[in-house]
Amino acid sequence: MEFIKVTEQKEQYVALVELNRPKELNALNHQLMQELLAALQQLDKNENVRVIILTGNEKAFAAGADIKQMADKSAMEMLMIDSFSTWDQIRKTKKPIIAAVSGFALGGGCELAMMCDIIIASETAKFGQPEIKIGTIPGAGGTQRLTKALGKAKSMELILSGRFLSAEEAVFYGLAVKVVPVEMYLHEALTLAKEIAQMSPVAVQLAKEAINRSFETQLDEGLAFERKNFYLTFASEDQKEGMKAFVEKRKPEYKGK
Ligand code: DAK
Repeated sequence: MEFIKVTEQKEQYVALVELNRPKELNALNHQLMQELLAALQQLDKNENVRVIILTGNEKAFAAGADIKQMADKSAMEMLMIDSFSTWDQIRKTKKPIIAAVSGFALGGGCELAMMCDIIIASETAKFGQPEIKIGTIPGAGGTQRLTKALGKAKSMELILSGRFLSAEEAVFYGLAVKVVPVEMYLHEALTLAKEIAQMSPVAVQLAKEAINRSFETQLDEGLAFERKNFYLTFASEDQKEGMKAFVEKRKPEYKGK
């Protein structure tokens, strides 16, 4: 892989996926996105991985889709290339993904961070959907996910003006869970990843699925979905182990079964 670097921390059940196109501020070209999808699909199947951290570098998580690659395309070319299918498949990753964001997370970069499950921000993080400045609009979920996270007024301000959102604001609005000094953002993401990796992978996956369902359904339907996943945990060895360990006052050992 040229633009994606994967490092597994086997004892911790955590994998670090780094976007690695630093000269272009990790601009997301087709090859990078395809490599990212391939990496996530492999990690999703890898029993030694329970949580994935997605990151860039200190200067940029990703400054957007590759403008140079898009600039001359016609609408029909864009339609036929259909790179959205890559994005749609990334969204189907079952394991939790923590985005560790430092520097620019703009356009497609912000959308990619928002497709992850949790965002940890360094104090230098700048989120934004500045597509309006280059004569277009967000195309990979920005108008929807940003609005769900920030509400209408703030999203309108950001998307219509192209302004950026600081790390503190991102936490204030609930887009990111935490802002930490730049030298700590990966460490912070890893600490959270390790904590989640100690839980039952079955329960984590079913919980992630149920939370995501809340964005797509009315309450009644969401509650029914949650209930089915709740029952399903009782078919796992992990649930038996978790409750038994509680009763026996010991630490559970989850196997993801
Ligand atoms: N695309 C291509 N190259 C980029 C880039 C980008 N989005 N962002 C930065 N670069 C490149 C610059 O061109 C420059 O390359 P050289 O000129 O050195 O060859 C290098 O990275 C360093 O950038 P700067 O010299 O500009 O660095 P500065 O620190 O001065 O400025 C900046 C940093 C982030 C403020 C600036 O680079 C900037 O404004 N970048 C563009 C931000 C932006 O407009 N992002 C939104 C792009 S549109 C889709 C999925 C998603 C999308 C569309 C379709 N499908 C699935 C079909 C999403 C669209 C977008 O994201």
